Amino acid sequence: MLNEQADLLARKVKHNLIAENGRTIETANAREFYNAFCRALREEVMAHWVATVETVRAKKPRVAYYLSMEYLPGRLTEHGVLNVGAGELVRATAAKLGRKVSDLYLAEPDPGLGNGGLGRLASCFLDSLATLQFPVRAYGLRYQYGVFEQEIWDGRQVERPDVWLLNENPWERRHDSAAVTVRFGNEEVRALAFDIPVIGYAKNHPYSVLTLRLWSTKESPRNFELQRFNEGFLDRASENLVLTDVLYPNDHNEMGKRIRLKQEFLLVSASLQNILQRQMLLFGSMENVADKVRIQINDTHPALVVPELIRSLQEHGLSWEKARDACMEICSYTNHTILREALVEWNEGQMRELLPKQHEVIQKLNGEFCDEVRKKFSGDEEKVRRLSILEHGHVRMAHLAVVGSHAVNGVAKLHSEILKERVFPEFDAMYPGKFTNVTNGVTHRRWLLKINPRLAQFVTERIGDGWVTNFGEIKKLEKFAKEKESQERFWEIKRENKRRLAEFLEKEDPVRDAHGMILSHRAKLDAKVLFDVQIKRIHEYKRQLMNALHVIMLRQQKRPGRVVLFGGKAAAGYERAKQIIQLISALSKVDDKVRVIFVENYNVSKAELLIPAADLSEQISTAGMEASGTGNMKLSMNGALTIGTDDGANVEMRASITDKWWPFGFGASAEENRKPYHPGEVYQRDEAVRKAVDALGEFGATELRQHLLEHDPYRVLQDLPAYAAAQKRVEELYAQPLLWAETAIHNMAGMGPFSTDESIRHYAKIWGIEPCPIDPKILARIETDYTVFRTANGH
Ligand code: 26Q
Repeated sequence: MLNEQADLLARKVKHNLIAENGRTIETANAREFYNAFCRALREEVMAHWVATVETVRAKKPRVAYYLSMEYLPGRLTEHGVLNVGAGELVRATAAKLGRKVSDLYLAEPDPGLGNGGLGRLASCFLDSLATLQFPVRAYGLRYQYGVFEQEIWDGRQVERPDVWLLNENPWERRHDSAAVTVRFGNEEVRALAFDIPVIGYAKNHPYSVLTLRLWSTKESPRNFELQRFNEGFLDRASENLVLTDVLYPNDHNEMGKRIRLKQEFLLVSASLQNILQRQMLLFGSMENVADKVRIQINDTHPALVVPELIRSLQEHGLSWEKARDACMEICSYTNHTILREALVEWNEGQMRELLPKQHEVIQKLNGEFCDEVRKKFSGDEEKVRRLSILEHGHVRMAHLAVVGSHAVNGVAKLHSEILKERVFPEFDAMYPGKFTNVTNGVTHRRWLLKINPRLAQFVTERIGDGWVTNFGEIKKLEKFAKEKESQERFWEIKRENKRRLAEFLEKEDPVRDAHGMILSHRAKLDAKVLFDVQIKRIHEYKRQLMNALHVIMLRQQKRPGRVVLFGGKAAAGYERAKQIIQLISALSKVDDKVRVIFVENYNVSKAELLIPAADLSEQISTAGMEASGTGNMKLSMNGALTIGTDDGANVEMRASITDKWWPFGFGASAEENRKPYHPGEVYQRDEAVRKAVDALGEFGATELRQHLLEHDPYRVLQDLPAYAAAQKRVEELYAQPLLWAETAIHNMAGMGPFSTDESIRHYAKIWGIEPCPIDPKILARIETDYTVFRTANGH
């Protein structure tokens, strides 16, 4: 059976190579082989994709639309293959063709259509939505250049363009008939749809495929404005052609750039047109739109959906009141940050000029809203000013999103509390019940099953494979934590993963000179020592600097060996984050038993290598600052122990794992971090801190040192002594490997609540949608047609 299927698939690949690439399997290069193989796989997926779409079209359920400016899906092929249980088939097919499966999987570029946590969360959600068969469609932008590729030249970050679309992308399907026209004032821009299939996991039923639709202005030649060119302005002439060219590479920091505003509106307007066209096609009217449509706003980036939806509904004949009320029923908004600098505000003049009609709607909406506030708080004008969407010539996007939605959620309990009590207290009083929490998760199918096959096998051997679709079952692993055999097996697997990472770093992670020339690769790593891992965007609040200071302490105190691995990108304009990279690089040059490695160009693919190999997971943000974190979850479910503050989802992980098995918690609480703080006092008081801080100069980090002593806004010095003490406990436990393994297994067992399957069930309640599995009759009909084509084609 497998053999026959593999024969068939192999023939298809060869056919595809000849028909599309003009190549034979003997002469095809890696890229051509990958392309042909994926096209053959895609063909297999098409029937299920069409069946998913047609089932929803036939059943006409309420549908949720996920709007996000960012996605970080990771490589698609291997994950899709595993989700449909075709791993063995693909391996056998590749073998028949004389190739390795790794050649197939690793030839794929890693789409960097996001910056970090928010984009990756969106992609984890799509995996769960597809697996749970919810009627959902997702929209985003097809950036020509994703997040930059990072190189480290003599310790400094250099940004290189990410050219992921250099070659044809076999997983996207250009959909010309879905093109729409987006209007900025009088200007018109054509947006083309590119659809990417998101394949759900399935074992005992047909798998669902949901659609991620990405908009591009690139391939529409009419977007070039010849008149402007003739007037002598080439840049303005091609502005709309290049609108979707680049992802803005900064997280948590707003730049107020005109093109970014245009990007945000492009996503909103194109997606809305598509959504409302579907509504008309299916129901012939907007009467029941508030019943049939739900829209999730992923952070404030697509918040313009509020005015644009109200405006469009009016254009379709709804009254102002009906359109406004429908908008609030339809929309919900997720907040991902409480950092002030990340709460986006747009210049009102700029918005009026670019989007006059939407601005008008915002004004009217705000007028009504302010009147409501006045009524509720008996004319308290100070309150009105604080709540208003428009203030001092700015449009506050978060306020717009809150006013235009019926549900607003934070991404972890602590974060949602802080949102309610400190960021939007008066909104909460205005709209009791609107604010809720939906704790983040990760898809354990990618982040355990796929990336750590040995550990996944370890789990399945002990508790069966129910955990793959019901992650709560991971709790059953508890029983095995005490078992010596399991503890030893755990270590064999962890060692093997550490060796694999070491091998990769020795071969692939370069050390470059000041001109980017590769000088060498990493020296050998010892898989027996502790692998201490901090991987995430470089940001002051995440406190990579505290980790670096601790490395200095370890060296000064001649403590046992470990490897401290860092990975992460700094926003291009974020000078202090770049200084932190430089410091870490300087530390990595010193030959010491405490090794430091800065892994270049951290991305989803690198995460997939690093996470299974981690012993220790660094989650050390200033309490109250990290909304949730999701790397914390990935590392923990791969058997790393967390050293962490009580911040974001760490708090809930700790509660689920229990204090007994959470030995490395440390640091001030979010509450304590509101009290005044003077870094100089810690420096005076604590000798170890003083010595470490004073050594910063040796590594060229005098500016960082000065900043710490005078400001230290993220309280690095405050928490450093407690952090160092927790790290001592790490050393002690690592010296007792079996007890460490027991603890790690308990940590894995406690991760049940942190699958995105769980988060998605919660969102589905907010949206009020039900699963809509493929109708077998529809699938059968499509497969008949498909098979006819197959035979006709000689397959
Ligand atoms: C805004 C305006 C202009 C340009 C860029 C941006 C921008 C882009 C990305 C602002 C913020 C972001 C990303 C934020 C983010 O990733 N937040 C993280 O979201 C995760 C998922 O909820 C959480 O786990 C993290 O705690 C949170 O930091």
